[in-house]
Amino acid sequence: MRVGVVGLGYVGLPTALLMADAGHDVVGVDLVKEKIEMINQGKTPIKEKGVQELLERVGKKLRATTEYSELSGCDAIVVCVPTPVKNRKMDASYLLSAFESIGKIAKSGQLIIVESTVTPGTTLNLIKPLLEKISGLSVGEDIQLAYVPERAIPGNALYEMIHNPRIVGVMDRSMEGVIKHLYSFVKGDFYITDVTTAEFVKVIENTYRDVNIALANELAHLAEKLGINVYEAINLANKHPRVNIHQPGIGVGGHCIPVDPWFLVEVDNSVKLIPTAREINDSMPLKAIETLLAHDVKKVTIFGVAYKPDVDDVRESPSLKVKELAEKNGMEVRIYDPIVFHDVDIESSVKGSQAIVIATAHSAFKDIEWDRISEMMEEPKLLFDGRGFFSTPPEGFKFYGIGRGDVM
Ligand code: SAJ
Repeated sequence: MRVGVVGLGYVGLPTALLMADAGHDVVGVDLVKEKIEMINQGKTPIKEKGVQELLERVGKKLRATTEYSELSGCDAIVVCVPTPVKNRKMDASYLLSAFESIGKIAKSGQLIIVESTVTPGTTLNLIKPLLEKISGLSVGEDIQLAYVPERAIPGNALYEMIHNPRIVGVMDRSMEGVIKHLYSFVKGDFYITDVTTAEFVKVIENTYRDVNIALANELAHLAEKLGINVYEAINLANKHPRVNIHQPGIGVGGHCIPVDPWFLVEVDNSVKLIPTAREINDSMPLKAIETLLAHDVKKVTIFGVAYKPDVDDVRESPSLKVKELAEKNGMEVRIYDPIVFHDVDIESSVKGSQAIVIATAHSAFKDIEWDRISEMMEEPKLLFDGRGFFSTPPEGFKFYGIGRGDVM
């Protein structure tokens, strides 16, 4: 098939590459010129395992451009533009501007697929009328519209795009065959449903995770009161065959889990559990700040600025919130993250610091000689473990850990 992929970011670029690798002829559209140039020169603009190698392998089967007009000859167009959250609602500006451009070049017989995460109802209530108005074509008769959410985890995106099951939301069941052909690189099963259910499924997956983490964070608070270790307790509770409590921590980052629950609240803001969970998770960085202030810390080093271990992605990272709050309270803040900043050495990051906050549990932190770090620091040598990184606190520090009532 001739395929157009709109938005060449963390979802769009791997998708375009996998489609090209499966034999489709792919044109990728993005507004950022530098990105287009890099892709056409065979250099990946995103850091994601295996993407550079795949880009080299597909060669000319993927061509990138800033021009929507190049999509007019495509059989299918897949839209992967970002949908951030603004004031607890979906910011549809990128999506709407993409569809205004697509509307101008859309042709009868095309299949248009939305992959971006959206507030349930968006495809039918916002995109369909806009597309019909601008193109003058009728959705369902002249052109087909479907919603096929991505589910790949950053850091292992290519593997998950290939192996995860896919939800396919269609207005017309006869589209199933052509969509399976388009996504022929997917080894997981396909589950066909209607468009709004597919939109809903995508956001409830991430909301499940957010609410579950909020529960873990509340349990951490209770464990501190009881003088026990929440990680041990959760691990033991999870031995029950029907219990799967997530891990507590200093906050929930990334561009999906802290964002998507608001798309459900947007459907009806009288819901209570989902926004409460968001607020609990968003309040977690404060726990570190309260501990630092209680010990009159003026100089702190944050270990890890990425939103999760072993990635270099800092979007919506709770570490940045810790930094902002610490600075607001007059503290001098340094960051040590060997994955995000390759040229920072640990000595210059911790020398003279009075406290360390572990905000991301990078694997590289396992090799640190903590007694040496303690020697370089100033009193009170506080170590705040925001990620359950230490099962036994190292010597030479005043230790605090989220949910670690057993050692605080
Ligand atoms: N976190 C916790 N406790 C946990 C698990 C995660 O505090 O038990 C925190 C992490 O530290 C991180 C944040 O949550 O800051 C999010 O990390 P994550 O690994 O849970 O998820 P993401 O944002 O990298 O990717 C999610 C995935 N969704 C689900 O697992 C349901 C991925 O499959 C989605 O494709 C992706 O969102 C997306 O694009 O929607």
